[in-house]
Amino acid sequence: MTKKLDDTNLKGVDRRDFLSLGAGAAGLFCALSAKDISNLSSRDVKNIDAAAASLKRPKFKAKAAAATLDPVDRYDFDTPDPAPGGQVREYWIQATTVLWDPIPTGKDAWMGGKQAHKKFRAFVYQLMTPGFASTAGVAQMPGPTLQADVGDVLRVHFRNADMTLNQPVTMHPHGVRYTPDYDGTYLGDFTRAGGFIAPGEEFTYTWECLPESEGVWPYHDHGPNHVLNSARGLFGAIIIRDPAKPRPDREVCLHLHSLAPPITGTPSMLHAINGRAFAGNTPTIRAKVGQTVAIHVLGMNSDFHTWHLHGHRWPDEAGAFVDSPAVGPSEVISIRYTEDNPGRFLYHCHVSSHMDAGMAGWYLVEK
Ligand SMILES: [Cu+2]
Repeated sequence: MTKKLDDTNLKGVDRRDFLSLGAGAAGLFCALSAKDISNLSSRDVKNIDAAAASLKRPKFKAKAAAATLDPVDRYDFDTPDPAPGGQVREYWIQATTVLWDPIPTGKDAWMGGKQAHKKFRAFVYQLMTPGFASTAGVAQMPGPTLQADVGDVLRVHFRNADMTLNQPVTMHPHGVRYTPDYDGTYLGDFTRAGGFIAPGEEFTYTWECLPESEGVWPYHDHGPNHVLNSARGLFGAIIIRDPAKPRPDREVCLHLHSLAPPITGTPSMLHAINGRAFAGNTPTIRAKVGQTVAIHVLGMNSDFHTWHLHGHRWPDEAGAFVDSPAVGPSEVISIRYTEDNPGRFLYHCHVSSHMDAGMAGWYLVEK
């Protein structure tokens, strides 16, 4: 039985229950999470997870709040409706953990040779049927791609179903408009309901798809342990379209990220695409000559990447033709072209250390 958090939890005095927290666990948590993620030991990860699991929902302290709350923290917000002609696009999504193999073939199909691999406990968003009645998609990286048109609102019913890592998580979107209630971000003492969804709880986010939201954006965990939990797989993409514009024949989202041994237990550092490393494990993209192809590349870790597709070129936003654009943390590049070159090609990050540690895949074009 899950406990629903909704707007009724956010009104009046109840809303202030979200605005402060007990200091013990938080102090430990802050000290550990202040470390550079690239220098974390397995022990650090264990300690951070334990601290996150012991965090209590931020509680309002009446006296302190009366003296210290900024007026902006007392605002009430309405839940937005679609623009005229727009729709409500509803999704049911749960956060869950799954044993995940980043190299299921155990091989690199490009360079050959075996690759050491083992499963780890990934943390992912999973598509559910309405009312969370049953699963509607597999638990995998990335989470379900949310789709809407300009003028719609996205209404995402979110449930934290994981009792293994046992930590509060959220869904935080980019590109859409949201009030602080629907930011999906842990703000310490200033956390609103959508920023702390504990195991077993549900919350409904409502996000507006504005004209300037058109495009492709990431979403990810922004709860108190967001750095580790998004590195474990809590990320996905949002596509917001202008319905007047033609859709591509083929469309793929590629999330560039890493799987670090202290966090995931992988035998070595892997540079991954959609949770997998090395060609034959990463997505194999297929297209046909004559099709319009759209590939959206999302930077989902702290690295800078250059995304290269062999045998192809496409205009950047300024109209100059490129074949290796850079994509930084949380940036998205969307490339689009009409396929004209049949055969087997590679795509890969052109940062050599990333490419060599798995950030590559096949692109296969039929005549
Ligand atoms: Cu890279």
